Amino acid sequence: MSQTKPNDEQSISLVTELIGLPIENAIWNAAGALCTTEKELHNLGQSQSGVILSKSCTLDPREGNPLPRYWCSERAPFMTINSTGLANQGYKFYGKMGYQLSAEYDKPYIISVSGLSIEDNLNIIKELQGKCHAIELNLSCPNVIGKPQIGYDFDATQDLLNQVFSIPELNTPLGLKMPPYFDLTHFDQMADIINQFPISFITCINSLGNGLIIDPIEEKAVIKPKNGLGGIGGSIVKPIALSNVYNFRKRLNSKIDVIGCGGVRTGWDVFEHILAGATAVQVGSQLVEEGTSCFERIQKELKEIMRIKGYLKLEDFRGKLQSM
Ligand code: RRO
Repeated sequence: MSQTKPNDEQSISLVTELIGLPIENAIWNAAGALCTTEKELHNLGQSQSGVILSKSCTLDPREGNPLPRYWCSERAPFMTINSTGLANQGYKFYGKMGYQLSAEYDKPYIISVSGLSIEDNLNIIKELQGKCHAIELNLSCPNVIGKPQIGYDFDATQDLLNQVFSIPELNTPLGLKMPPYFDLTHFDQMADIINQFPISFITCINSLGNGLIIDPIEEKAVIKPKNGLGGIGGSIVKPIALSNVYNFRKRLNSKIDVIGCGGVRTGWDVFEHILAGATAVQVGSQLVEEGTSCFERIQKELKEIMRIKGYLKLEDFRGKLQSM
């Protein structure tokens, strides 16, 4: 009979708890990354992704912005840019997928919602009650022409949340997808707003809005919409993502989980997000580039790091970033 040593890989757990549920693997997809179509959602179900998270949805299906609207290059593998423009199949499709996905896969299904107005958001949230395990309300899409990111407007965010939490039938856990903040007073102000509500989690961060990547050979922007402006992702955003996780974790009440998202390519990146205080970690650009096999690889890498450091579970190091 083989004896399990305390630092064997089998005895290392990546279980996390979110929305009151134990989740087998604390690593899953970022909204927008390979999660728009039925096939993509099933692929996530079949993969090692801990959760199936949908593309942000609107009231009606949308084609999104003109192509090319996503760019990643071997010339600069540390950054991506996208201006998908909320291409999605409409909230009814993502609601219906809930029954299928829950019947087939033993993992939570979270629907990302990004209505084009307050009224749309309220209607979609009402209609999705009971059709998923949680909703991630996107306050930070940078790519819809003429629509500002609501998360940068503190009064508008307060107003939206007042109205969302007045929905009488609301009983599905609600999280928020945040834009990146860069000023400590903004963390203070936004945390004061979030702490007023029974919010289950926030996800930090969305892409860095309205970046510009230029191809100097062609003397052109690399994507078409908005004269080349789009959301920046990839390794380059990791320090901002970590700072947002850390700063919100310090300011939010302990019932609100913080999910890390931004610059996650390897097990080390996940380790850093969790040290900064993340309950779980999402993968965006790397998932698009590598496909769903990235989850198994990253999990393996994280377990190896934990083995070497003598950690058996995520709580052993979550939020334990030391000062110099
Ligand atoms: O669809 C998009 O262009 C998009 C969205 Br909704 C978002 O939240 N973040 C992003 O980088 N792209």
